[in-house]
Amino acid sequence: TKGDVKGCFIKNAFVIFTVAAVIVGTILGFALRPYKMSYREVKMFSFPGELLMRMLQMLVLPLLVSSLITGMAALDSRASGKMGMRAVVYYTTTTIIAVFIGIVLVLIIHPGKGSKDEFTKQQQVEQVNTADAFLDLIRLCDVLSLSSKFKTQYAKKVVVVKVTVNDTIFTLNDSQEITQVEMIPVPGSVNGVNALGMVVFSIFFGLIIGSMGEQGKPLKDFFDCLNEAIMRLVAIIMWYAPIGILFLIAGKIVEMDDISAMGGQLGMYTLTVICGLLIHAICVLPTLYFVITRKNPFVFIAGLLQALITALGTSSSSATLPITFKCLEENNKVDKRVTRFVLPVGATINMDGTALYEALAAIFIAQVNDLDLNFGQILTISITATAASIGAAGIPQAGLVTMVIVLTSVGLPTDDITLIIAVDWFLDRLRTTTNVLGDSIGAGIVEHLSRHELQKKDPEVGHSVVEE
Ligand code: DAS
Repeated sequence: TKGDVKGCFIKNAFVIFTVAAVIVGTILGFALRPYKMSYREVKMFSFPGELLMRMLQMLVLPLLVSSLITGMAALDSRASGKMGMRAVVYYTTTTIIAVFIGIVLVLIIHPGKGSKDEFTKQQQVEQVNTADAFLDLIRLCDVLSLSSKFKTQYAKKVVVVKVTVNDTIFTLNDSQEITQVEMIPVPGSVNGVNALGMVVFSIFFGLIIGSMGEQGKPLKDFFDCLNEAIMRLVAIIMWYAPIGILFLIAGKIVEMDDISAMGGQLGMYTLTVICGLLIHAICVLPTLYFVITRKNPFVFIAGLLQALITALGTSSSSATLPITFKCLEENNKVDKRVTRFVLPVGATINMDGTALYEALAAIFIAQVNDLDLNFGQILTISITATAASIGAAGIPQAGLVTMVIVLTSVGLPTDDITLIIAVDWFLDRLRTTTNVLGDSIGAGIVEHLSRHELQKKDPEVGHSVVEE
């Protein structure tokens, strides 16, 4: 019918525009690199991308709370209990498989071979005297009695000084110009609110509303309406997403460090992480989906393309959450009672890409320090990488921050995180995309396994696009 054709065109138009945005953004980024834009110019250029991030981040918490509460209220506690159990078993299984892949690969490829000073030489590291200006800045901090941690990173013959004043890191270059100002991401929080706490609260609050029957109906209708209103906002933002993604990617390419820094060990490390994420995303997750649901996983993944590319552009699974909802419910027709329960929980605690990455990076840092880890230490890394991925929030570079837990657990120098910072902006995008894929495949699998409970509650259960 005419309506179907229009709907199909819109869905495909979204995907075409978004894929085009990634291509144009990449070309534009490399074309602008020779102009060596200043930090301020890059920030202004990337503003349309920042705008998309902030619009999506604005929606995350109200969407997370309203979808969980409506999702839990729509199910009776027995059905939600079974669905919750299936989701937890899926999350645990896929995260353990991801950590296993990361560890096997880094031990086989051994990207960190060769010694540390060789590694630092590759980055043309030179000791450069710290200019007095930075000491003035420290004295200023003392006068203002601000806590300041003075960290000097020497790389590529330029002194890069990061001064942490309260929760803000000021990066200065040798001409005393502030080249970067960034907030320290607090693992586990989104927009400064503890996402995990909001998830737990929403689950119990939703269950209670569901158990109140008629008395709870006004509240249930309120959150249903709130959820619907937010999803309509998402539909508007999705038209802007390709533009935002274009500038996010172009801006990041313009400001990234010298590509030569990716040579040698760092290049091998980057390839090892990419290998691991690809194996998990293209082999493990689709196979799991096919074995359990007997449906074509790649048709299911095709419906997620817009969300996967948004994850690539924003490197934040929480910011991508509104679009992940849209793709699963509208393209893949997954039952809303499943997505509203599984997605917010998954986006907060199920991060396969991050778990794989943290285990792999920790062992890489051990290799660079010529430390041979015994079985017990590798087991410790597996457990702490899983825990750190659960604790990491779905915000950019959260996986880098929580990796401190993994390094500390086996006595590795946490300062060595600076060795892999140069490529983290790129790997973060790939692991975030893997995280979003893992959450989405999980929704498809949990829906399939819960189809009996869902049918009992409501005959109009969502049909996956593959069945049709
Ligand atoms: N960027 C995080 C996310 O949004 C992943 C990570 O930092 O590891 O999933």
